[in-house]
Amino acid sequence: IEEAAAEQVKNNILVEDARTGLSVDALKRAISNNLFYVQGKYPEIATRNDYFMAISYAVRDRMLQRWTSSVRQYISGKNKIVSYLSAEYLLGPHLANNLINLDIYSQMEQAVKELGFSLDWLIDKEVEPGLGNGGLGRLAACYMDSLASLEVPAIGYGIRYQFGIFEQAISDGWQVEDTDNWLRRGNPWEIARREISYDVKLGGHVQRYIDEKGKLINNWIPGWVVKGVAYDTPILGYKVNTANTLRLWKSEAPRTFDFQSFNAGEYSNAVNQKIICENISKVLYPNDEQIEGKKLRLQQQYFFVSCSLQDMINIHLRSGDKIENFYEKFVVQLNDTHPSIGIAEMMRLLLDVHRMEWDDAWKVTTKTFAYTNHTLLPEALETWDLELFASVLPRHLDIIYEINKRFLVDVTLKFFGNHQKIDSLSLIGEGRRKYIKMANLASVGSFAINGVASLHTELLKKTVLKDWYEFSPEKFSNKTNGVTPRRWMVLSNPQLTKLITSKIGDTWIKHLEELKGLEKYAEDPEFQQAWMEVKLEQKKKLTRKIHGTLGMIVNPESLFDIQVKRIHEYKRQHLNVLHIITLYNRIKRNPDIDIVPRTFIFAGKSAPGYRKAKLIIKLINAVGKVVNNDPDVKDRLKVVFYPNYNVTNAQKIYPAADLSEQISTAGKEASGTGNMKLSLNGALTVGTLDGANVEIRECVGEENFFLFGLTADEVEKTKSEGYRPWEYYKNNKYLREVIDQINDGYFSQLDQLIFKELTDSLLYDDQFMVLADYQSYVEIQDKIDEAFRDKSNWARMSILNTARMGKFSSDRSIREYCNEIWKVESVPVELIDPSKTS
Ligand code: NBX
Repeated sequence: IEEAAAEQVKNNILVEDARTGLSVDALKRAISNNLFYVQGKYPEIATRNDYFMAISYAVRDRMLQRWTSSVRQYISGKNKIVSYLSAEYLLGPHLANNLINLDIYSQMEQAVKELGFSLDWLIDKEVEPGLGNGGLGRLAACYMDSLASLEVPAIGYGIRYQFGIFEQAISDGWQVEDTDNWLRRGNPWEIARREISYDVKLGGHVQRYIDEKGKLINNWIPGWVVKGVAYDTPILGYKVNTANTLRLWKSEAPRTFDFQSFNAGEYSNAVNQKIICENISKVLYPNDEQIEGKKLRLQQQYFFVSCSLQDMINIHLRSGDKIENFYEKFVVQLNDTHPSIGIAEMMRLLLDVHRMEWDDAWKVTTKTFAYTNHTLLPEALETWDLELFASVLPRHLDIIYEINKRFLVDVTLKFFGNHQKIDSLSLIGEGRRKYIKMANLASVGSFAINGVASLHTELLKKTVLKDWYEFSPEKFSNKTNGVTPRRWMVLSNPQLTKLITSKIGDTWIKHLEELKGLEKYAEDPEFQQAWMEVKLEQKKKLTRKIHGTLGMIVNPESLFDIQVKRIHEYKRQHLNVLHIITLYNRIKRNPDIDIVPRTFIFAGKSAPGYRKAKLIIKLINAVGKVVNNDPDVKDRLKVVFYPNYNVTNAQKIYPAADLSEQISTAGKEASGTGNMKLSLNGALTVGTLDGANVEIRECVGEENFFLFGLTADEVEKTKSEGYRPWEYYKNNKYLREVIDQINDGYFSQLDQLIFKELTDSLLYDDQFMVLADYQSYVEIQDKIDEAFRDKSNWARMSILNTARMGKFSSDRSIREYCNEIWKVESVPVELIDPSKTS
């Protein structure tokens, strides 16, 4: 529009007025206005969701000056921008988090109260965006929070799945899945930027010819084209002016696509094509740590990565800079290999669109990307069948071949005659069918490679990326994961936040190491009592939640023993179950036995196609049914499977934990982050030396951590010497009794077949060393019982756990990424008055 008009409009935007003011009165007016003017509702007929929308819009209004100011400053400034590429973001609900980060929680609480509602009631109404599976997606969300809180310019790029992770219900003890229609009531936090969109080519073939200047041209003629439309969500930092952008792409049919079909009268064909385009961002794949190799998944990965790179290049060029300097404006972090096709796509954009020479393009690319690995499980390393890959991305296949050809020349020079090395480093795998190895593509195209906990990084260097480490050791470093204390303490545990703050002030929220200041109160009986009162309060709240959801009554004074995470054999929920049955058998043998009452709480989703994980869920529920209803138990043991584990439910569970179960087979869990949140909230850990457990134990002190089980080295050694799980079964009468009960149908109304697949795999294969660790696990659990009886000592250990968790803030992780990999600095944002922009 004309400048004069823009001037008029600008002069009429007030950032601190009845619309955006922060006083209680201003908030009340804003909510009422929103209800009437945005939603066209009278208060009398407005639903709870209408009120939720009104309050959310009122909050979003108050974020917009920060957001626009941040974006403006980043794009025009000389600063570098971090671009986080992730196929998943498990954000959790926004409302309470935004109130906390804006620092208007108490005003809003008051405003809503004066309008006659409770803020909690509205907060509980929010449907969370479940755009991730588990730890990897949640880590991306914590990192977005820390980037903004540390005032680091960043954009998170991903996919706006119409359906996120499925909703889990339990029926007759089995997991059943329902679709997650999270957008059905609208999403007040996002802004659709219809004008920001990119075309993405798919399929087809490559035409090669020599142009008039004698240059080889690769012309990709696509089979079809989809359009990606940007949907932006502001990510506010804690009590700072920074609001970064999470930009998620939705797939649509391009404007031009249907002309020919329409003209040919093929209306339904054209509509079909539209549906095929929209399918790309339709649904999140619900598998973690297991690859499915589906064409649609590759299309999803390429779709969001291509849109994101086109967007970054666009932002860079618009600032007047040259494409050759791209890596000075953006550094791109790959959240696992899911976005690693970006390396080939960057090459394609530089070569085919921006007409750069290979060497120059490769230089830009390899100065841009960095790769984080999240898994050691060989079955989780992504590969793509070469033919399938070629059918989606023919031009990228050429490019990957060319990268590989040049790379293998270097490899041959370094490891002359070593064919094993060449095979292992090649981007192409050769078996019955050829395939592309995405971890190799990510590794060759990145200037930095990192693992997510110290042990994990060491194991990476020794196992799955060994040859890469030998080829370029300088690329490798460790970046131990972290979690945001804003969501995982301030928001989810306000009572503990208050107690901590009463002793050490509130600066720990941004400098978590300051929790150290609590150490000196660990022995103080008064503080111990206050500490345990908060814990009991949280346990009572969860008790009410369990009653409301499952109709079960549990004893809040009992030891809350908590294992919440995705269900997977390597995470060994079934080891926990073997222990529960062991305790149950002790009671059956001696009903008057003096044992510590425990409530075992499980929660987590299984991949829908992962049979053994689903069987583990059934086993937990089957054992629960017997144990919970046996009068001999006298309510001393309770087994709870809390359904539909997600961020919302996690926030209610962590604060109530006494004991945190981190019992994966050593060497299998890359890091874990639930372990951090639980310990931060004062739970003691029972765990193996795996992932970040190792570092948690170092920090909290070995005397405040319950260690058991084989080490990663011992697991390997035991396996190489020929592990025979059957021997453990044969030689341990308690273990034998437990397994026999499961097999004989004690927990399944005498059905002896139901759990056979599970028990057979334990007895005859036991990849995850459940039987090998059983005895050590039971013994440490007995020590835990003894420890729990000494209330004051338990309180002391609990306080010390929290006090010593400072290292595990995602702020620390992000600082390390900034200093050691990204080389970016914080850029404090100056709020711009819209009426004074030019
Ligand atoms: O990433 C997890 C690891 O298992 C955890 O140990 C670690 O703490 C966390 C963050 O670093 N990995 C994970 O959650 N993976 C997935 O969710 C996943 C999703 C899709 C996929 C493969 C893995 N194709």
